[in-house]
Amino acid sequence: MSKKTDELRVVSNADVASPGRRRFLQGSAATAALSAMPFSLSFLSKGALAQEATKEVISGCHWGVFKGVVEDGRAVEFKPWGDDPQPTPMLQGVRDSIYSASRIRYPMVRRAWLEQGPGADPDGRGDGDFVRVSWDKAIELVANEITRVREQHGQQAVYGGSYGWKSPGKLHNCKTLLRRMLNLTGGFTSSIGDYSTGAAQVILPYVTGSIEVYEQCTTYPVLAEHTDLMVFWGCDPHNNSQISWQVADHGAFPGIEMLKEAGVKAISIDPLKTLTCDYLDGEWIAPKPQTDVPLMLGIAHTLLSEDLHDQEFLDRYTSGFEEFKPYLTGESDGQPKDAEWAAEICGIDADTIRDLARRFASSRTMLALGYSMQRQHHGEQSTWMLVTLACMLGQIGLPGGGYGLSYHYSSGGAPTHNSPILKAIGDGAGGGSGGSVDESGSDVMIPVARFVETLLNPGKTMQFNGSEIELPLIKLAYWAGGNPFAHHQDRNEMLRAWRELDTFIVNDFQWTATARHADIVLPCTTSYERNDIEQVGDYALSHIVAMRQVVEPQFEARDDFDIFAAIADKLGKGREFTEGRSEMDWIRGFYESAKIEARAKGMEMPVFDVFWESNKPLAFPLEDEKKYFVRHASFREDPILGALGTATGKFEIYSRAIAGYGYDDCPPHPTWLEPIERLDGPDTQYPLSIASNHPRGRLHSQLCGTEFRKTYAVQNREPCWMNPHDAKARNIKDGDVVRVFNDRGQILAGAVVTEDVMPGVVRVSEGGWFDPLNPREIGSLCCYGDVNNLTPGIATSKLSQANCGQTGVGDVEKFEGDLPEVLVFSQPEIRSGSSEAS
Ligand SMILES: Nc1nc2c(c(=O)[nH]1)N[C@H]1C(S)=C(S)[C@@H](COP(=O)(O)OP(=O)(O)OC[C@H]3O[C@@H](n4cnc5c(=O)[nH]c(N)nc54)[C@H](O)[C@@H]3O)O[C@H]1N2
Ligand SMILES: Nc1nc2c(c(=O)[nH]1)N[C@H]1C(S)=C(S)[C@@H](COP(=O)(O)OP(=O)(O)OC[C@H]3O[C@@H](n4cnc5c(=O)[nH]c(N)nc54)[C@H](O)[C@@H]3O)O[C@H]1N2
Ligand SMILES: [Mo]
Repeated sequence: MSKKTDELRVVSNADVASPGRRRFLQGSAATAALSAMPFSLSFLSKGALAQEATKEVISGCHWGVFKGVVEDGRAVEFKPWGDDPQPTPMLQGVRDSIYSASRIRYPMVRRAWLEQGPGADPDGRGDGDFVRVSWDKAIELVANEITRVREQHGQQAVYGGSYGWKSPGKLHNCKTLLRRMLNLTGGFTSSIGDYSTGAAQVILPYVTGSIEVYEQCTTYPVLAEHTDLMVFWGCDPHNNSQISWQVADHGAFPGIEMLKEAGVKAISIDPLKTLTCDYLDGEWIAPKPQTDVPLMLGIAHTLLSEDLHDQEFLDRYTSGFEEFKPYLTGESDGQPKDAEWAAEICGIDADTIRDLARRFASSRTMLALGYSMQRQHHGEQSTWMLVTLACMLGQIGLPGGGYGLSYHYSSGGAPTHNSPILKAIGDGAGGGSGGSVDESGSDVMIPVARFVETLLNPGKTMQFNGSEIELPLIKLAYWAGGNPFAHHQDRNEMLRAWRELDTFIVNDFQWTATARHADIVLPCTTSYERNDIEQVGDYALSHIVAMRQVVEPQFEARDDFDIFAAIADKLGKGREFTEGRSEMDWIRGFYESAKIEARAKGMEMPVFDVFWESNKPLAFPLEDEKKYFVRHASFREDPILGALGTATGKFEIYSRAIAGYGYDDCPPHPTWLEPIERLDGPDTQYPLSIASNHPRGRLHSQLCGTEFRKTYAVQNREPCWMNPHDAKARNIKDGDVVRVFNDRGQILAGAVVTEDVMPGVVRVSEGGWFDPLNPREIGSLCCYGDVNNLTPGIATSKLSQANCGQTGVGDVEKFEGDLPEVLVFSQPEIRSGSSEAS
C-alpha cells in the first residue's frame, strides 16, 4: 500500500480503449503554447471580473456542473447544467456557502497562543477568543512556527496528513498544496488511507488483487439487460451519488431508472429504508446493524448444504474455500453457521435467510455493497465475506452477476467515456512538481484514522498491514480541506489528544468546529471565487469542465495556492512552489497535456481559449466496449492471462499472507467476530444502535453552515430518526429535542419519528457541526448534534487500522432542560482590533 487517497480516488482505467473514430468537437490542430505570465509572489489579484449586470458562468463542484448566475457581482443562483440527469437540491446550499454567516472573514489567531506562545492554555481551544491579524502577520507566524517545531522536535513533529473532502479542481487542491509547501521546505508526518474505505482498501488487495472500491463496476446497461436480482446491501445510490469526488455526473440516476424500466427485482438489506429502495419499490430486509457477516454466512451455509453453490467456479477461480469450509460447516469450532444460528444474531428469520440463498442462486444476481459495513469494528470481514458469497454463487465475470463495490459511490456503474485524464499539481515530493499527481514525499506515514492515538501515544509501536510503525511525536498539525472535528470518532478523546499539540493551523472558508479549535485560522476562497479545471464523473469521465470564477473573493479570503506560496516564500521556497506560474498558466498546462493525450486517442480537443470561453463542458464520446463493461470478465475468460493481482492469481477466500501476520482481530478467512458493541450484543450496555449514515442534505459537514440546513433541521438541531416503537417507549414525539448519549458523550438532536428506520436503531447522520455548550469542558453537551461524540475511536483491526464510525450504541431521552442556543453557525466571539498586529 504505497498509494495515497488522491490517487486512489482516481478511477483506474488502465484498459484504454481503442482510439475513437469520431471527432467530437471541431477545433484547431494547433497546440497553444504555454503563455509565460510574469512571475509574482505577491497575492495574485483576481482582476476585475467583467462587470456585466447579469451573467452566467460555468463551473463545477462535488454536487455537479452548474451555471453561476451573477447579478451586480453577487451570485444569486446556482443553476444546474441542462445536461445533468438529476441535479441535487443541495446546489442551493452550495451557493449560500459563499455568503453564509459562518464564513471566515479575516486571518485570526487564538488570543492565548498569540500572547503567550505555542501550547498556551490548550483547554481554551474552541472558546472563540480570537484576535484578528493582518495577512503578513499571519504568514509570518505560521512560517516561524513550522521552523521552530522542526528545529526543536524534528521534521516528523509537523503533521500534514490533513484528511478531507476539500473541493475538486486540479490546481486548488488544498491538501496537495499543503503537502507541496511542507515537502519543499522540509519533512513532515503524513497519513495513509482514508475514512471512506479504510478497511476495504487494505483487505481487498489480498482477496481480489486490487483495491476495487474506487474501480468501475459492471455498467448499468449490462445490468438492465441481464440482471434479475439487484441486491443493495447497505447501498443507496440515490442518496450517496448526489455527489462525487470530482464533479458529479449523477449517472447513477439514469442507471437506476434503467433497472426500474427493465423490471429488475431489487432487495435492500439495510437497517434503514433507503431512497433507492423506495424508488425501485424494492423489498426491504432490515438486519440488526453490524451483523451482516452472520447473515452472509447463513446464506453461504444454505448454499453449501443445499448444494446450490458453484463448485466449478470455486475450483477454477478461487483458492482457500477448503480452508473456509470447516468454519462454515462448524467442523472446526462446533458451530455450524447455518440459517438458525445467523437468525439469532442478525434478527432476520431463518426461512428468509434460506429463501435469500435460493433466490440468489436461481437468479442472475448482482450483490451491490456500500461502504458502511467496513466502517465498523472488524469491518474487513463483511467485504471479504461478500466476495466469498459471490464466489460461491459463481456469477462473477458474467454479465449482470457477481458483486460491485461502488454502485453507491460517485455513480459507479455509469459507463466510462473515452476521455484523456487531466493532470494535477504535484505535491512537491522529491523537490519536483510538474504536473504529477501527488506521490508520497513525507518522512513518516500513519494510518489516517490513528491520528488521535498517535497524539496520545508518541513512541508506541503499532501493527499495520503486516508491518510495524512507530508513532511519531507531533507538536504542530496543519489542516486544509478537511474537518476532523466532524469526521473523526470519539470527540471527547480527541479533545484530550488535541491538548498535546503546541499549535493547530487551519485553512478553511467557514467557521467549522475544526477552525474554532485552531490557534491560527487562515480564510481561504471557495472554489467559486477562483479558477480551476476538473473532470465530470469519477467513473464516467464524460466531460472536462472549466471551473470558472463566479464571484470575487469575499472579505480577506485568499486562494490556498497563494497562502501556501506565501508561506513557502517565507521559508525560502516561493519560486519552487509556484514554478513562476500563475493560476491560469497551471490550468492551461493541465488542459494542454490532456489535449495531447486525446490526440493520441484520435480525438481533437479545441484550443484552450476556445474551450475556456465556450462556457460549457467539453464532452467525450462513449464507446460500446465501455458502455457494456463487465467487471472481471477477462479473468473469467482466461484465469491465467487475466490473473488477479493476488498471491495465487485467484480470489482468495483464505489468505496465507494474512495468516502469516497472526492478527487475533483479522483471521485468515472471513469470520464472524463480535464487535465491541452492537444492538443486542452479548456485552452491550445500551439499548439502541446509532447509525451515522452519510447525510441526505449535506456532503459530510459541508453545507451544514448554510441555509440548506433549514430543509432538514429540527428546532435547528441535527435530525435523529427513531422508530415509533422506540419513540413511544421514551415518550418522545416527532419534533421534540432529544438528548442522545452513551459513556463517550452526549448530543442534542431533533426527533424524527419514522417507520423508515427499524426498531432498535436511531439514525444521526455524520457531519453535524460540533457545538459544545462549554468548550473548555470535556464531555460537554453538543448543542447541534455531532454524532461523533458517540462513536468509538478504536481501529477496525490491526490489519487496516481503519475508523469505526458506524459502530456505536447509546440511548435517547426527551430533553427537558433549558434549551441551549446553537451558536456554531455564527461568527465566534471576535474582538477585532484589540491586538491588531501587523
Ligand atoms: N461517525 C461517522 N463518521 C464519519 C463517517 C461515517 O460514516 N460515520 N464517514 C467518514 C467519511 S467516509 C469521510 S470521507 C469523512 C469526511 O470528512 P471530511 O472530508 O473532513 O468532511 P467535509 O465536511 O467534507 O470537510 C471538508 C472541509 O474542507 C473545507 N473546504 C472545502 N473546500 C476547501 C478549499 O478549497 N480549501 C480549504 N482550505 N478548505 C476547503 C470545507 O469547508 C470543510 O470544512 O467523514 C468520516 N466520518
Ligand atoms: N449525500 C451524500 N452522499 C455522499 C456523502 C455525503 O456525505 N452525502 N459522502 C460520500 C462519501 S465520502 C462516501 S465514503 C460514501 C459513503 O458511502 P456509504 O458508506 O455506503 O454510505 P452510508 O450512508 O454511510 O451508508 C450506506 C447505507 O448503509 C446502511 N448501513 C449502515 N450500517 C449498516 C449495517 O450494519 N448493515 C447494513 N446492511 N447496512 C448498514 C445505511 O443505513 C445506509 O443506507 O458516500 C458518498 N456520498
Ligand atoms: Mo468518505
